[in-house]
Amino acid sequence: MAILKLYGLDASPPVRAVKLTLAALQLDYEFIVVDVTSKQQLSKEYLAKNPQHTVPLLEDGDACIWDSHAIMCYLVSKYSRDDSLYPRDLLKRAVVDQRLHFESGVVFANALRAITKLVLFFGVTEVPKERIEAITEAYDFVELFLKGHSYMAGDQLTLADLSLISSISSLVAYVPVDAAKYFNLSNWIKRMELLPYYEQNAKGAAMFAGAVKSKTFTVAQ
Ligand SMILES: N[C@@H](CCC(=O)N[C@@H](CS)C(=O)NCC(=O)O)C(=O)O
Repeated sequence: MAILKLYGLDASPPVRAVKLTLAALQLDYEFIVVDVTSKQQLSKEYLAKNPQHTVPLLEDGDACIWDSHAIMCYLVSKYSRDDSLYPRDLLKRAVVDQRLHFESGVVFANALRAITKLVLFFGVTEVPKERIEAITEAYDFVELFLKGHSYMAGDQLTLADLSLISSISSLVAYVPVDAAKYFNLSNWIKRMELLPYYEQNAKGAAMFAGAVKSKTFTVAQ
């Protein structure tokens, strides 16, 4: 087996989701820092591997795979001894897939990336209230998904949890989770923090929160 190479930076939520998956599967890999804050993802060498210039990127031998969700599903399908993180049962897998698409479109793109672009990258000091509403809408949905269940896709840990914790633990830098309103969500976060390999997310989430807290912004009414 060729040594796996993961490109990215710890502050990036989807990079952390892949790191959690690699740790859950106990796979060795080399981590190569690509700092998107200094536009390293636009280098000729990186664009040759990922023309979409996003992190994370996984290199496995001659293959280059990007998008955290595609990478995570690939890693489990190729390297896991059991299918618990990404079930082979088609109906169970469909639920995990739904949550992964939800993370990608609703949580990451519509909530986290949208506000982060404004606050961290464009230095906006007044954020439209829709950006905050997109975050609470994401919290509302996951609170519902968790009703009667310990994990995002049912009663066992799956890739859905490893993906969603990366972005939700970053969203809390903008909107803290109110445990009284989001009882299931706050318990799930605590459950995820108990994973033996949670540090793979904790370090980067703290870096991300530090960057957000270093900015001053208000919410337009
Ligand atoms: N849906 C993608 C999102 C990847 C993404 O947008 N990553 C950001 C960093 S968090 C990035 O690479 N931005 C730099 C760019 O798009 O040039 C995934 O899950 O991998």
